[in-house]
Amino acid sequence: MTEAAGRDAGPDLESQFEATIARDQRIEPRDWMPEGYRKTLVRQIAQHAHSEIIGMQPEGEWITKAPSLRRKAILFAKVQDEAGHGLYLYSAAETLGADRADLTERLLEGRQKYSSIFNYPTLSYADVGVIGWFVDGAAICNQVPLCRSSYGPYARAMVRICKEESFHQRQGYELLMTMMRGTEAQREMVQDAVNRWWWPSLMMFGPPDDDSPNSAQSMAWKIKRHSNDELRRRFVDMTVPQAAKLGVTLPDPELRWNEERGHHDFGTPDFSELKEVITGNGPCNAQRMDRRRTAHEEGAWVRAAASAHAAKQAARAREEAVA
Ligand code: BYC
Repeated sequence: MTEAAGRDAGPDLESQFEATIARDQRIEPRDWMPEGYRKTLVRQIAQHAHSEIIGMQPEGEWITKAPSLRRKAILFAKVQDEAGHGLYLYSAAETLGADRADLTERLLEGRQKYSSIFNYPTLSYADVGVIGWFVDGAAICNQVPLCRSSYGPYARAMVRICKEESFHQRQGYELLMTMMRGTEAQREMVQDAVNRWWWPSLMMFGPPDDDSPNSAQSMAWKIKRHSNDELRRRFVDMTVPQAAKLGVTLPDPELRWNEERGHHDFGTPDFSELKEVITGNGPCNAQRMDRRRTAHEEGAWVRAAASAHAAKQAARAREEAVA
């Protein structure tokens, strides 16, 4: 618990917090904040950080199988960016008094979640393109408003992350454009990947608003700026014209432009599937967690070496200060 959050609130501190939120100003780590606000942020930021780290796996599988040196270099850079995003986010959580090792432990013990989307398999190279287009596109829809989130360190981390997500989305779309200009077999691969990733991508935005227990409070605190359904609608409106330009069909027979509303109508994702995936029963949950646990164990010597080095540096600095 941070010192500021742990203090007895008192009416002044509480009303100052409310007033800062009402003025659309930022809450900073040293400001007093309600314990619920701190906990909600740690939950969301940690889940987001874990998603970035686990999210390296589905595409990472293709680094050694990329079809050219250019594609390999692009994919390498993207997956490395995802590690970076995870690190900014763990740092943002640390400003709330969370401990990164403890957050990792919670992930490994299944006590904290990561995004459902990374529990689906990547079956062909077209999946790399579709992940960039859909998954990073969905991330942009969800995360651009988070740049205005009420908690300063989270909002600032999001600014940089969103700039990188934008490149990620474009690299995916460019890869798909290239494949669509290729052979019939390549076009079929793209359509197949679109068919498999469309609905899971819509599920990334979370359960529908009337089944989203955290939304109302998170929106009142201006952590979240839009509801899950609102962001899902924006994503559909953004993606439909891109699909037409690419020449693929989105696998939803109910998808059509609604002139009156000025938005697309679309079908309802299978939210029972989302629940299954979130509770650990998706196609790749076990594989993703096994891989993450192994990586964590294999990295133990690196953490030990870094700690020993830091201790040595600190001891040397103390000796120099005394001399
Ligand atoms: N998957 O009340 P709700 C990326 C959970 S990384 C799993 O609506 P909330 C990328 C939710 O946590 C993408 N769990 O919750 C990386 C809650 O459970 P708890 C990650 C989900 O927080 C690499 C419960 O269901 N992005 O883009 O108000 C390569 C009830 O939901 C999911 C972020 O994390 C899900 N899809 O809203 C490429 C963005 N949906 O914690 C790309 C930041 C819901 O109460 N996060 N749950 O046990 C958010 O914006 C919000 O946390 C969510 C959920 C919209 C995800």
